Parts: sequence; structure tokens; C-alpha cells
Amino acid sequence: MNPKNSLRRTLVAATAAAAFIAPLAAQAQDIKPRIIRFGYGLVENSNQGRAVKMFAEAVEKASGGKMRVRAVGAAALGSDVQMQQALIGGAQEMMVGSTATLVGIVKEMALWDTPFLVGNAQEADALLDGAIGQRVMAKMPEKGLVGLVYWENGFRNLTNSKRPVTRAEDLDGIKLRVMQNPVYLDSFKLLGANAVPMAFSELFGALETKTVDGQENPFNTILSSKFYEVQKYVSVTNHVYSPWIVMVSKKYWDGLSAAEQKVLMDAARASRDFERKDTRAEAAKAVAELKAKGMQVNEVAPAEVARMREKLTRVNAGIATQVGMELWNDTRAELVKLRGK
Ligand code: TK8
Repeated sequence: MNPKNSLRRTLVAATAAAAFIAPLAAQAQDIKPRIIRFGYGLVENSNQGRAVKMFAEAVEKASGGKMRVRAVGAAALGSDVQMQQALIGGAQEMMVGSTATLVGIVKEMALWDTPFLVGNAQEADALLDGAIGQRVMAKMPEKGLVGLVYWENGFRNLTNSKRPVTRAEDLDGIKLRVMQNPVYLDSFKLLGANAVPMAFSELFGALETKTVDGQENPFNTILSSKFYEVQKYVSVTNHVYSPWIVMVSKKYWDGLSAAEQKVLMDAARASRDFERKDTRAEAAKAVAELKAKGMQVNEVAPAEVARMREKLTRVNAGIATQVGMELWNDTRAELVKLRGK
């Protein structure tokens, strides 16, 4: 036989086989559920854990079981920063974490680090869900991440094991853990604390061993992470509104069909509404619970909050430069509009 002919015959056979196998492979993939590893930093019994669970159930239901969310809490898949890298590399599909820990990758996220930016939850929702929040999120895909929705972490308050903080001067000499974020670091240095950046996953241990004296987080987290076991004092400062952001690996997202992407987006929106309601209900009861757990809670007088706020305006210029003057000014204008309503 002519060797050329035989080669051709082999090729024809191979092509026919491939054409036959390809649809079968596609079918097999349809049947096998897509497993989505969804990591988060807090414990299962927290506002974050409850909302991830709700999201998982919504995805499973809407996809008829074809998409399954494997929720992994307590930073078992890594700290915020480690998980962000896993998403970018495609080793993990989804996560929720603080926008503040994302600033090293998406610099515009620093907008949400602005001290005292919003005055209440309604302003936060309007800003985050509106055009400004979307503009910030639109910066993520070029970095390998897709942002779906913002959840509420909440207004942050100070805790420590040394003394009641009723004014900035009381922070003098207090070793305070802050998130791995330059604005937070600068802010608490400006207020006079000895600020130390650290991953949340290491925080409880550091408080317990007195490697640090204090930290700042919303009431919900102070409760769910049992910081009351290792911290005596809470000062109600509400110094910044801190969002969480639910995100997907872009590598993973791009491999999904439009219908699958819609399942995730719809479930994310539902989880956002659920999470904010749940978080606010919990926060409203938190002070009483923290007191019952033995913490000493002190309000900070409005005049002292105003002094802190005044000192912290020094970080604003840096944030404006980092996020871009246009976004900064548009955010200010949007807030003026919201407040006029
Ligand atoms: C959880 C963190 C946490 C944040 C912090 O992974 O680090 O203090 O408030 O919610 O994202």
C-alpha cells in the first residue's frame, strides 16, 4: 500500500473518532456538577458564614444541582490575600473578603478605606450598589477577578485589652492590629496607636498571646470571632464603613456559560440582600450581647469623634491620588446628591 494513503486513512479514522467522542465528552461534563470552592475568613456561625450558606443553597437550587458550592470558612483555604491569589491563578473559584485587603491588587478599592466616608447604611448601599461601586468593580477583571456584589462587613469599632478609649490620646502605646492596607496603617498611626498589619486569620491568637493589645472590626465580628474572650474594652467609634466583596476567579468565570454566570449573579444578589438584613439585625443586638459577655462598652463623645475625624482627613489626599481625582470627586458629588434627598 502507498504509505501516503495509509497515513491519510489513519487521519480520517482519527478525525471521525474525535467527532464521535467530542459530543459525549461534552455531555459527560454537563452531568458532572461544577464544584465551586468558596472560601471565607470568619467562622461558619457568623453573618459571613450564614450568607455563604444561603448563596450555596441558591446556586444549587437554581442550577438543578449542576453547580455545587463547597463553602470553606475560618480561612481554611487561606487569608484574604492568599485566597485572592488563588482566584487569580485559577486554583480556587470564589471567595468573600474585605475590600481593604484587595487594595494591593485593585488600587481603586482604597476608596472604601476613606475614614467616615458614609454616615449610615443607606448611604453605603446607595454608593456601593450604584454607579460608583460598579466603576470600582469594573477595575477587577483586568486583574483576573470578577466582582459580583458587595456585602456589609459594617461600621468598625475599636477593642483592646488595656483601657477604655474615649479619645485618640488613649491609643498612645496601644499595639493595634490593622488590616494589611496602607490607609488603615496610616490612619491608626495618625491617631497615635502603634499599628501593626496582620491577617485576620492570625488575629485571635495574637490578641490571646498579647502580641497585640487591640483591633478594630464591626460588632458582628467581635461577637462571632469571640474577641470578648481576649478583649475587655469596646469603643464605639464607627470610624469607617467596611464592605465585603464577593468575587469569582476570572479564569473560572470565563469558562462558564452565560446561563451559569447568571445563576451565580442572581444568587449573589439574593445573598447580598439577605446578608445586609441579617448583619443589621445582629448588629442592633450586639452591644447588649457584648456587655453580657463581660465587655465594657463606651461611647465616644461626638466632639472626640470629630477630633479623630479631623486628624484623619490627612489620609484623604493620598486616597484621592490612588483612586484617581475623577473617581474621588464623583464620589463626593454622589454623596452630596444622596444627602440632598
Ligand atoms: C475576614 C476579614 C475581616 C476584616 C479584617 O477574612 O480583616 O479585619 O474585617 O472581615 O476580611
